[in-house]
Amino acid sequence: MKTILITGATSGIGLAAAKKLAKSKNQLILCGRRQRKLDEISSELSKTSNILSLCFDVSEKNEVTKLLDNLPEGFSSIDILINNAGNAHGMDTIQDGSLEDWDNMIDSNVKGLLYVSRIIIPKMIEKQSGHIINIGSLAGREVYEKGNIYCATKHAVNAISKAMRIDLNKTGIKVSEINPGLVETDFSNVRFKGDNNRAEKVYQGCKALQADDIA
Ligand code: 8X3
Repeated sequence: MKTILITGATSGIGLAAAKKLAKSKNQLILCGRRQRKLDEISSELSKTSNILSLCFDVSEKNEVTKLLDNLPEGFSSIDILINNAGNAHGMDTIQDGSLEDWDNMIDSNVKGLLYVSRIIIPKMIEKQSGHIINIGSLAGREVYEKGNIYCATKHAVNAISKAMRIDLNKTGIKVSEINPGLVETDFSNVRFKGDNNRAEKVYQGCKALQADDIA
């Protein structure tokens, strides 16, 4: 049995991964920003797995530190960290981009991933084992029109994953990065701030990957 911490576990790839991993009788630490969603998911998945849910925003440094540094007994030794939390906000040319959107993306996709990892990695080093799985994106390999800062954050995830792999090479910790292309989740809905029409168009004319495929 492994203890697996998943950030962004209340929707999309994070939720699909939680559901799959709960079936293999692992114990899960599910992290997300929405308490009600976390409660719903926890009560469903606790039928087959031990679940701890933690409600916090990965970009809130103090909350991340307070909660992850004080994990309850039985959940404090993490085997697998899935850094999944993150999103796209807005899709504008760089000259029109919203500073608030840029802050949101940099804060969660980059800084949030770092805050969580910085707490968990030393705990993994202590036991000389662990596996970190960062959810990157094809947007971390290529840049597309109006993708600018979202792509920049995913390029950062790519660089951080490589850096982790190098720095942790002698520690027994494995580092993986998964770089999906188009996945049909709430991703576009969030990117377009609830504009369903615009979001649906993204997936028209192609058979997009589903969250379950990535999980
Ligand atoms: C999402 C992939 O190609 O829509 O990370 O930016 S893409």
